[in-house]
Amino acid sequence: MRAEEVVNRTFNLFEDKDTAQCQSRLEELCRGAVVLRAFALADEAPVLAALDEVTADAPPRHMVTPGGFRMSVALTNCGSYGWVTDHTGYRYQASDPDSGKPWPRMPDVFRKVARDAAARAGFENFNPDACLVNLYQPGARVSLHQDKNERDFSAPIVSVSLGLPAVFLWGGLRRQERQVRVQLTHGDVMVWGGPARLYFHGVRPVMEGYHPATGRLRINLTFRRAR
Ligand SMILES: O=C(O)CCC(=O)C(=O)O
Ligand SMILES: [Mn+2]
Repeated sequence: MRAEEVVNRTFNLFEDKDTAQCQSRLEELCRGAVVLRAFALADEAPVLAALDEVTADAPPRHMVTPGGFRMSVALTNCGSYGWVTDHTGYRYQASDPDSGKPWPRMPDVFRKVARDAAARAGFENFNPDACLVNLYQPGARVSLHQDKNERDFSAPIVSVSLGLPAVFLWGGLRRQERQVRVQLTHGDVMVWGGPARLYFHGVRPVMEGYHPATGRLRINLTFRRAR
């Protein structure tokens, strides 16, 4: 089945009515990839508070790609490892290149949301050691790419969207494959792994706007197992 045919296959799962997260709508994009609508909203306040601490400790900055381009997204990290880029390449490292200090520790509420979302998507025991924080001002984008700087691809990717909405491009295993456009709004969580772990994806330029939680920003938290 092609991705665009399954994008609207929406399942309402109400088997456990105790938590909002168990009721969050699950949309399957393809085998191994789901969107969990509003999944992070149950933890919105502690997530935003923890995010403030992370960005105070390790301020977001515009890094340069190996090809010499300044990224439109400002980024920082928390956890044991952080994803960085400079003229020498993309990599994970344990310290913040700006300060020389270890990245801030991953807040417990971040770890919980990531683990619960992965489990909801069918990936039990996700234990991320890296959380990349991307800040998108209007106009910022991420071009089509694969997440492949991690040491092994058995763990999924968990990606939390906060603030301004965005159009996420979901492709296939080859760059040339047609992409499905997925609207992501505040609190949505995407999880991809298994057969979809190396699917190409990207983010269209974020539109001008204002969100009560983040102001003029879209913020994305990407949880990964780097090492
Ligand atoms: O912002 C997003 O939704 C995705 C970002 C992303 O794919 C990445 O940083 O690798
Ligand atoms: Mn990515």
